[in-house]
Amino acid sequence: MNPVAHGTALDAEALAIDATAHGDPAHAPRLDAYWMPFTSNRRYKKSPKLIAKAEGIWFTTCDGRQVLDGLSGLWCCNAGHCHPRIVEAVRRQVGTLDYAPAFQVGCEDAFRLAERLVAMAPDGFGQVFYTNSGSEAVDTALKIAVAWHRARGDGQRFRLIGREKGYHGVGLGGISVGGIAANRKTFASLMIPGVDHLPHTLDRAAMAYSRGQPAWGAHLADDLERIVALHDASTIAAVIVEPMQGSAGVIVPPRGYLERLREICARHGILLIFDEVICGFGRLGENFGAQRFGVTPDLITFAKGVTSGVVPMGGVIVKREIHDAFMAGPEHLIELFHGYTYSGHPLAVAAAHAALDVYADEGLFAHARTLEPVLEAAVHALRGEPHVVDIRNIGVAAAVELQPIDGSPGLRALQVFEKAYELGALIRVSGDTIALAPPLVSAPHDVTLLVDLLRAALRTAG
Ligand code: PXG
Repeated sequence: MNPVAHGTALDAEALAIDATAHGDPAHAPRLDAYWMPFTSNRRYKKSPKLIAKAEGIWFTTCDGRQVLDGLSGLWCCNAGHCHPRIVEAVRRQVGTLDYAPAFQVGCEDAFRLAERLVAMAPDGFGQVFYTNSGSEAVDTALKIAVAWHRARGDGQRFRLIGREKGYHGVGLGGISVGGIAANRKTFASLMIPGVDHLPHTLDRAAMAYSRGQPAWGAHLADDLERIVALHDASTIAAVIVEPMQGSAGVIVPPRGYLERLREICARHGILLIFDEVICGFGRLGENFGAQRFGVTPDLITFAKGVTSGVVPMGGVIVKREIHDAFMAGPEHLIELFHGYTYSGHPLAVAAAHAALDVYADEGLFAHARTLEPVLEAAVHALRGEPHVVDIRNIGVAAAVELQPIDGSPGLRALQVFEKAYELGALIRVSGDTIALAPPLVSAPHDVTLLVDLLRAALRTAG
């Protein structure tokens, strides 16, 4: 299949690939040994999609085609790919300090980064705990929440409340509070005890095709009162929600919903955790979803965009008063028995500093706010295309939901995904929902091109 013409956006020479390394059948790898994550391995291996290079918003495949990155990698490459400043920062770091232990030792830039992240968070936050992924960030936040209550003599607060359709990674804590059945059902015996779930907020009858925050649905937060009445507040440690649910397909919080959750948590002494792994670092046009929605949680989890996806990193930002409650007892004692070999890894720290510099110097979060109406108009123009039953958007994120094929849930969207890839756009599907979240460095015409490619795929798939 020929690449779609991309006008002058591409520097053909810069993207030229080495045919001796890629695309040459004599050098092609065997695919059997790699058990791929969240992939239909057998279908993939019959028709592999292999990427060789990336620059800006474009991937170059191993067969030499250009493919527009319609999901910022997996919601992480907010500054686009191979940004020269981030590449250079990592390159410099790896030759200077490749690794330093994180337990009882530290490197200066990790402290500087924590200070920057705290400054980006809403008022009242004081400290950062580093992890290597969003899943670890979530499990860390859940542990901090439970340990905080215990540190204050409130150790019977052990329950955690998540939400239906929530995605909080794949750790045992994250799948317990998560609400995507496919990620949970196989592992039911491993779930942590004492978890309950809020209802999700997606109701097509009430909010289909809404733009930004739906007007309907704030009352769904009141279900927390029912859960509190059932279990008693004195047993509940924390509520965890994504401000905007990303993985489930850009489910945008109804107006007033997060405010109400905040108020109910505060009234009952329950910590509110915002899982900002997708919402953070400009996806919603602000540092965090907390600022976008004007609601301040007690803990914020982050990952992905903190390094623009260049080196794995995640973490939890906590309110100062939460951190301070742990700082008691003899000074030689470890206050929190938790951490990772790679917490605050020097390469991740260097990538994060460079990514934050790029976000600030290129004004990418403000740019995201200018892309938002472009994406909104373009994606909602897909209404009426084959099989489309809902379209949702906020920030630089949008979802198009399709009517499933009878008896084969997920197949329709997978066919659209494969067709879009052939046509020159990498999109994301989950169930029969397609998600778009292009890099924040995209120009308006890149965003409309992405949607045009999706339209073509919808018209020609299956
Ligand atoms: N919390 C949230 C809100 C996430 O979106 C995680 C935690 C876990 O992060 P790690 O780094 O452990 O994967 C995520 C990850 C998708 C998609 O297409 C979403 C994620 C990851 C991969 C694909 O929806 N979110």
